[in-house]
Amino acid sequence: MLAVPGGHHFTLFILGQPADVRRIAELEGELRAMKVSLSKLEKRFLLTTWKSYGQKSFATRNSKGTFEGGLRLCAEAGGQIAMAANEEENNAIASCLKTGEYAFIGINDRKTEGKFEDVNGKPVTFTKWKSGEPNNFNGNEDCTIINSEGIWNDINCEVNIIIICQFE
Ligand SMILES: [Ca+2]
Ligand SMILES: [Ca+2]
Repeated sequence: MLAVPGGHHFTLFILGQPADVRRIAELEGELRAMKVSLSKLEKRFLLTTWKSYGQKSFATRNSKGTFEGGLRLCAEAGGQIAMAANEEENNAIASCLKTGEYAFIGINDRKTEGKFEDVNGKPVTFTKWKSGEPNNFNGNEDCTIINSEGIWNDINCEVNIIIICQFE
């Protein structure tokens, strides 16, 4: 408070003091974090079909992309490309698809041919390969698709296939 002639009191705000600078930096940090989570939520809202099993939710807007495009799309929505750890999750992923449709799942052997792992680098324990698959056709199939029956096939990572994301 500052007393001035006439008996009025003014509160002086002195900008640029260390405490204020620190607080502004904190607020800027919080604002940045909020923008990031808002952007993820906005992207998540674009997903129209949702199926859940246990703690996992699977979602898609039935738009197509390459495997890399799918990884990016799901990450931008705060999730990951769909991966089934068991039969029930596999069924939940398949139920996002209409008859005759296919989607990428996160299972791939991009690192070592024939050694399938999920996108987190964990070896695959549950599989649902179609008989005769994975066949690494033309020596160029390192990603995996699931059909509406829940059956898997290895396929080229560059084709455009429906993307399904998972959120936990
Ligand atoms: Ca392969
Ligand atoms: Ca194949």
